[in-house]
Amino acid sequence: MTSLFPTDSVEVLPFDGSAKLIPHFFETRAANEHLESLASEVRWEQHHLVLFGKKIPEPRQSAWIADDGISYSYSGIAREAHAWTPTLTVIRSALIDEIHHPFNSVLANLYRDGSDAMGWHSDDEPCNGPEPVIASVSFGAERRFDFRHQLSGEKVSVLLPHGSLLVMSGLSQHCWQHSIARSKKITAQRINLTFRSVATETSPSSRLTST
Ligand SMILES: O=C(O)CCC(=O)C(=O)O
Ligand SMILES: [Mn+2]
Repeated sequence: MTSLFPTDSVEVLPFDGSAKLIPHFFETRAANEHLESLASEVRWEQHHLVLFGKKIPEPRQSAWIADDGISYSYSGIAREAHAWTPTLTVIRSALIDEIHHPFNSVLANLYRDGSDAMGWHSDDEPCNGPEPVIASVSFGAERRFDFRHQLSGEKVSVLLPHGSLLVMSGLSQHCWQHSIARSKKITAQRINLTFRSVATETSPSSRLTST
């Protein structure tokens, strides 16, 4: 197979899996356009979590986009798949050209400002397969992305700039959790897209351990 990463990429994880960052996968002008289009094209939804018996809104908005026949659920709740938008289609093609992986779905996340976040979790749902390749693209405010090793607790952090691509693969979902922490200083929005190749047969999972 051709190298997954012909361009300038940096390995973030010290062992037990891979997370390669290409800081400027999209040049600034394209990244600006994608940020603006995605904000209006995607049908953003507010989802909820049940924590200690209480229903609370997730601290972000999101949308699940997938090819026909792909279903997905997390925290026991099935997600309705939306259709691909023009911008998501362009970005998916760019990723498939670069990584040569058959992405069939994407989870889009909108962090309105630094109060929005994502708690510790792994993308280890059975539908993702044992060693999934997950391509995570970021536009807008630069946010810190933290990894925490499941056994040792060792932490590794990386900043995800506007237009960056982070590709997680190998044992990264098995051995590490990841999160986006709150950061009160950040006032701008960020859109993140995690492209996945999901099996057609899916099963529910309890993916998030916190909000
Ligand atoms: O916003 C991010 O960079 C992370 C998103 C994420 O981990 C996910 O959608 O599973
Ligand atoms: Mn994730």
